[in-house]
Amino acid sequence: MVENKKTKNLKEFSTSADRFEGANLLCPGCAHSIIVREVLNATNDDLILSAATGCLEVCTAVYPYTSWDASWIHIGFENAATAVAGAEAMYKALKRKNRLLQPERVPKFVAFGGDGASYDIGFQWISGAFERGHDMMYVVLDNEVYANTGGQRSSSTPIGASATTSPAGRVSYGEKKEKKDMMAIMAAHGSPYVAQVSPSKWKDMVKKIQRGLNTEGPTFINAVSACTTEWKFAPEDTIAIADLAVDSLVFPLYEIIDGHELNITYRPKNVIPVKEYLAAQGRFKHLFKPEFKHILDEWQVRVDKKWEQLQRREEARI
Ligand SMILES: Cc1ncc(C[n+]2csc(CCOP(=O)(O)OP(=O)(O)O)c2C)c(N)n1
Ligand code: SF4
Ligand SMILES: [Mg+2]
Repeated sequence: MVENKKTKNLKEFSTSADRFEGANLLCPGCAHSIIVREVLNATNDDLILSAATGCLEVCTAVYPYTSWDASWIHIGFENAATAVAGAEAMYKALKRKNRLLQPERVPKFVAFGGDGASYDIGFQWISGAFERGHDMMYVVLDNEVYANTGGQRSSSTPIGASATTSPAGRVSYGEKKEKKDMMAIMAAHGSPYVAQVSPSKWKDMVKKIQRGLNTEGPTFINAVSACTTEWKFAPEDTIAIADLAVDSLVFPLYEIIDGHELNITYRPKNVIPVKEYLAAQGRFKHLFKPEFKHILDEWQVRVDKKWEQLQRREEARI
């Protein structure tokens, strides 16, 4: 068992032992495992974890094996937040009654869920846990699709992506709805800390995870998780794709404190055109046909507008 002591600094982080083993059945190049390892490595504290059904759970706990070297609860697709919130409530009750066997060990409570489990099917359980104010962190592994069941669209799937339930074809350019803004929704719950991260910017990511873990109350992390299978790129390009996502500002890196104070935490020196990000993935390849040029143009306008909004909110400090 890992000793319970102060959160690691960056140097310690980069040299510490893993609590999430490399032995798992995730696709080669899957960003889920990179993100999970970074979350677990960002602290020395004891961890009570849960994972919703999805690629992460299915590929890391194939009976009788486990990739997790920490207390880990597999729970239904919809209620990873509830499982960890329940464990946190039990911990508090035992503490109040002086019944903790090792009161000096103070664990952190973290739930992991995919975008399908979080943006859609488990949303009300996340909302409930945040409204009740449990001391926990919720991490979304956001690959913008129900990957584990064959690539169906979720409310996180962006416009123009081809998914199995919003396929691109002769007349359709794929997904028609805009990606749900979970950052805004979770900030509106009054969460003390909400942040968006990318595994390609690991220092930024680790700082945010450490802040989320050390902030009292329910905190939220949305992590872009490039999916080699459903986004259709070569496994060795995972981090390059994550970099394109943040450098094109499709996936801007920022945090929102106490529901309102917004900080942009990474400003690309050279912002790349959105179409470079889209062109690198098979799920968008149909958008490069002449008849869908307007979709590409609209993408750039949308991203520019969102970036302006974020900057205005940061400046306004409201
Ligand atoms: C209530 C319920 N509905 C549907 C399923 C089937 N199911 C299991 S995993 C999954 C997809 C998970 O998608 P997501 O949460 O985005 O995680 P990913 O696999 O993409 O990491 C679905 C639909 C289920 N297990 N339980
Ligand atoms: S399908 Fe995507 S999310 Fe699932 S294991 Fe493969 S790369 Fe990871
Ligand atoms: Mg998903």
